[in-house]
Amino acid sequence: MAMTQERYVGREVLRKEDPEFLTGRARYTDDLVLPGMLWMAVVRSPFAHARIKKVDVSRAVAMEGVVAAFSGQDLAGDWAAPLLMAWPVTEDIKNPPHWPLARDKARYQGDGVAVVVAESRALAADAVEAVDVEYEPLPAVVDMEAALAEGAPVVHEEFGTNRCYTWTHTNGDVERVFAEAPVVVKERYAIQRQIPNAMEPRSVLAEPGPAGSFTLWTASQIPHIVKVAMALCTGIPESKLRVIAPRVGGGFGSKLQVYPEEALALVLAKRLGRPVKWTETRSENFLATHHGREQIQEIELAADETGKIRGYRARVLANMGAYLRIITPGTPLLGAFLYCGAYGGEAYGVEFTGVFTNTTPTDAYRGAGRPEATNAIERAIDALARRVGKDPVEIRRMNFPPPFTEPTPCPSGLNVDSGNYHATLERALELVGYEELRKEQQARRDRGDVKQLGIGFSTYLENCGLAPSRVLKALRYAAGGWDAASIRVLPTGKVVVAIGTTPHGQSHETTFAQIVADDLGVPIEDVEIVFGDTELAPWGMDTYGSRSLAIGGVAVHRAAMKIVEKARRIAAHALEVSEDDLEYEAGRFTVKGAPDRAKTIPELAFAAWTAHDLPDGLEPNLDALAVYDPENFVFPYGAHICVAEVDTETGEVEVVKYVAVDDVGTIINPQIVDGQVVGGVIQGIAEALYEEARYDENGQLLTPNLTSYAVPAAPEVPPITIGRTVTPSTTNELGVKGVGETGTIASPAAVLNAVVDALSHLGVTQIERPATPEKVWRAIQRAKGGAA
Ligand code: MCN
Repeated sequence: MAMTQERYVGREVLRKEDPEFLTGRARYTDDLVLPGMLWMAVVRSPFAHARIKKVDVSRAVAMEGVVAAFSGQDLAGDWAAPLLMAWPVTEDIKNPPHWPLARDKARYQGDGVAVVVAESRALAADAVEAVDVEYEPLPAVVDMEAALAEGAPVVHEEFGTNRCYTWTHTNGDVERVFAEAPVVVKERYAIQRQIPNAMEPRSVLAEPGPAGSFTLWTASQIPHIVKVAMALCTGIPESKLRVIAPRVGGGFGSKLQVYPEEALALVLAKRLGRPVKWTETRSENFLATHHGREQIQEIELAADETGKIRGYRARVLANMGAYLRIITPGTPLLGAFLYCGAYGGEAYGVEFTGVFTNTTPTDAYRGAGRPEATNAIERAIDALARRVGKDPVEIRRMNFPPPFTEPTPCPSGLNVDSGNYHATLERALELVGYEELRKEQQARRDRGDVKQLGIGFSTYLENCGLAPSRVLKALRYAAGGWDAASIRVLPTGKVVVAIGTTPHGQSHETTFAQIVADDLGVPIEDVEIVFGDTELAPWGMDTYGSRSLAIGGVAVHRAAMKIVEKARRIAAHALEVSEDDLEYEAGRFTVKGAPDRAKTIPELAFAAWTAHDLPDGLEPNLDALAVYDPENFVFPYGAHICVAEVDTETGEVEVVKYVAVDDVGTIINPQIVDGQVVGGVIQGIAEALYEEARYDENGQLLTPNLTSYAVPAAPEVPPITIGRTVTPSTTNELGVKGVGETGTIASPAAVLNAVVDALSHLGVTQIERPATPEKVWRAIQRAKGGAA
């Protein structure tokens, strides 16, 4: 097998995990039932801002089947620390303690004020109704600019302001470049708030074990981080706490969080000595799972008369919501170096201000900060194109740097690992049939068709693979960015790989097994990937920021290479030659010039296990741990083109064609990469056209469920054509870059640019997100000078 085996990497290997999912045998947290298990339910504030005068749980506790109920004050002594906020972005950031239950004030609709525990889920839900909370409603503030205005209600009174932080970054002489530039384009964009909707709602189950130990199952992207955070918050020794994220049905960033319910389940299990479970309802998901995005952006481009950009300046307000969750303040900054997109220039300055409001806390949502940055630069460059009278393709071509294969600085100061932006754009133009489309567009304009055609571009640049740890320190992030893998080759030649990342839809079991099977020359069926359990896979930093392959996958490869090196010593000893006399290929060591004298990895694993005849000083067993902390980010990029039909009478937008050409370096599994791109693009199209969380001025969520909040379904999915170029990353030896967020980062801007492009001949230059029929119709009326 080993000699003839075709390489797995680069092939469309079918997903190893699929049989389990497709036959309904996957076990999610909510599937787990333990003897003596109790159910928890959270009493949530109906007000966005209210003083908690009194919480009376006596009626609830008296109900049959109710075991206990507690207010925030009752549990005040149970916490060793507030919930972890891991990214204090500036020295003077205002970071209010976030306790799992509010004690003095409720600060958003859905803020937990009490908790009940009962013998069943239904009884717990009933008991919630029997908890009497006396509130004194306070004026709420929802809008960021209103929150910063004099006299606004203050979310955290101790600060006397709703300004959470202001963070700045400059590179080059921004003032001079803008003062001297003959052309300055200034745009303002509002990015609406979004509500992540993973297929599986959140769920937790805490079980007290022997000798003060606890196991916490949680539908989380980050079991390793949850473990540290829960040890800090509950005071349960980290060594006594095991966190397991079993099968997790999607997260999109919303399960990159340390939630109050995780901490509550643990302390209640501790108090009551019984397992405690909680599963979110979809309505709770809307109120209490973190939200994403919501920014007001002002971006300026300084250029010469031809449209060559020399400088970038952006001011961003970012809505934090009512509390800072794990990376709330840092989330906008994940895009802080990308307001120059893939373009050149010499000066760059950005300023971000985080603002508290009486709304659900925001945090990472697929792309986290980078879709926002891409929205700003990709729409602004189109505005520049209109200003200097250039085609959107032309303005991009002239502002791209030449192709580069070594790390090269971009205007914000990041060193981009490798890139050929021209190649992705040219490929996308080919795939979309650009010339023909422009002709068709002109023909429709000439005829005055009701349905006009728009072609929108987004030639994005992304930084992902969140690490290096030293850079994270410089950004004041509280943890590291390394990742880890350990590999054991068992005596029978089967391989167990424990990984530090936590897939929840990204297919690590398949792609990481492809890497190991190639490195060790074993069939992919013999490679078992173990994850999501802090006992079985103790080292890791989990899955977010498209980091799993570019960091965790590289750790897997390095662990495999350590196995090969150890096996080489055993092989040399067994074959009585020096290590230099051995050749290694696909799991087999052969003696140079005598290919019949060979040892395979499984043979050597057996020898390492019996340990009967190992080289002096070599430890028995064939296993290895690798921890990898990269030197740089990785930088995927690409060219997305959206072709949209806009009905000029109804304002309805239909995406009729979508082309995505991404460069994510070396590809492990093309089918999985395509799946990530398609999923991400659809999410981004929905962001551009449909999804919007809205509050009224009292902080009541007007879009509290799936009937009023429009997530896309199959009919909204346009034909998507995928193309690719491959420019290996210089950051890691696999040459890989991340793909998990590319589609979501790129696509909203492409769609919005297409809508404006379709209507530009009518004088439309701006469209608010999401571009609903009403907004599009109003924009047309405004451009025509009519009342809108
Ligand atoms: N891959 C590959 N070749 C490449 C790049 C990636 O074969 N050059 C493979 C990887 O090996 C992995 C998958 O593609 O199997 C995604 O890899 P990567 O880009 O490293 O992203 P992560 O695994 O770290 O996933 C995180 C990313 C993020 S941040 C969000 S949000 C997101 C996403 O992935 N949420 C998802 N994709 C999701 N997909 C599903 N189904 N569900 C979610 O919640």
